[in-house]
Amino acid sequence: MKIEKEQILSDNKKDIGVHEESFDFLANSLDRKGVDVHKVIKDLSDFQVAIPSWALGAGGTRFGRFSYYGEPANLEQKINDVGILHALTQTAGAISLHIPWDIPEDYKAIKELATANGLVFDAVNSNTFQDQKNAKESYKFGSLSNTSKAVRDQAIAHNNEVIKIGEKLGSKSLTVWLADGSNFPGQHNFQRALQHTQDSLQEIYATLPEDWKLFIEYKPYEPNFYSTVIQDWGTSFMLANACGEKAYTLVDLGHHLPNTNIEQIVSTLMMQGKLGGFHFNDSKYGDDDSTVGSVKPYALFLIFNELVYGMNNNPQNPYPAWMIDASHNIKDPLEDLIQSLEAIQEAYAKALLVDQEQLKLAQEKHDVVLCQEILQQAYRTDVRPLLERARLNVGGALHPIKAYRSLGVRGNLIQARGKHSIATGL
Ligand code: LRH
Ligand code: MN
Repeated sequence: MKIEKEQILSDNKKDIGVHEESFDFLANSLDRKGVDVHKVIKDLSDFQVAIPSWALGAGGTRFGRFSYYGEPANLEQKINDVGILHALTQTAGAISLHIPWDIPEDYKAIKELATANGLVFDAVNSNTFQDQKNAKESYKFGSLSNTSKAVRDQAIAHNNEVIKIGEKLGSKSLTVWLADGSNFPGQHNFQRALQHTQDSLQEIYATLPEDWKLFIEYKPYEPNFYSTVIQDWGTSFMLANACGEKAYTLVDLGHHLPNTNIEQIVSTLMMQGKLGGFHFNDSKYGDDDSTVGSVKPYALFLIFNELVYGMNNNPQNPYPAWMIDASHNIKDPLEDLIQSLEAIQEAYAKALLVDQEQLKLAQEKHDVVLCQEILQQAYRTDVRPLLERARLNVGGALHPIKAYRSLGVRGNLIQARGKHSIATGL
């Protein structure tokens, strides 16, 4: 199913009037505050988030999986589904593949299909947390950190294979997340496990194409529940430095122990020029991979406030990679991803409204109350008319979820694919 611009245009008609009223009201009040509204809208339109190829079907937990029917059964259908998200939101202009869940058969056809849907290929993800059929070595006791050189070599070879696949697709980065760790005290020698991991990552880094980046993703626990080799930002940062200037830390919002100050981690990594990118999601307890902004929207705003400051003050840090990493247990995966895209745009727009000059003055005067007032003034602003205008300007839907439903997308997908197609991934 492909959504044509005309379908969106006619679907927008009934809401244009209300949009223009709320937009004009907001734009005038922001203008009076000296905000460059057109720059904010341009920044929003330019902000493209990569959709994970592994999150287009119904996710699940060990306790059960409830399909949503009409799931994409192959990479072509996954690219079409991301194309639908991009047509409606105009902010989902990239797809991030996970190998071997999504190995293309016909690279030329896949690239043409992506281009036809307005998509590029973002980071490719390796997978050394599952054993592949007929694999010679097992990752049961780890991959890049394994005590067995044969296992480490197999994992290194897999990452090199993933880079080759990414090169054929035009991707420019590799994300490495390791499940490696231990479930019981005494099971691991922490230092040897970390040294093996560093040596292995350096071997992978040595084969990284000149214009590529290596993203090292950290996580405190799961699937190992006593220790994880790359457990926190500090370990990832250390490994990125040990690899070289093309290696960076990737921040998955769900990979932090409760109440961790993630915005401070983001500011430190940007100051060090080592923030590679994000896996956006939300969580109440663990790595819940819930809809972005559905549990802690203010925390997301505070992270974007540090990002906006960093993007204006840290030329040493490259433009970060924006990706979603979520899993959908009870929602329509595409509606869930649309809500996540909206929440990311909303947090970014609110952060762009923070009066950084006034905040700096208040901070220097230790006017703590005014500091909070300046931040919350921006956070309390209903920025949705700006998001709507940013989409409208480039042919997107004013209200993507409403359009998704009024265009009967899920019904069409079920008709085309039936009730039993299962998407690879989480
Ligand atoms: C690990 C993770 C990682 C992916 C996987 C699908 O929890 O966040 O980014 O490889 O999810
Ligand atoms: Mn992740």
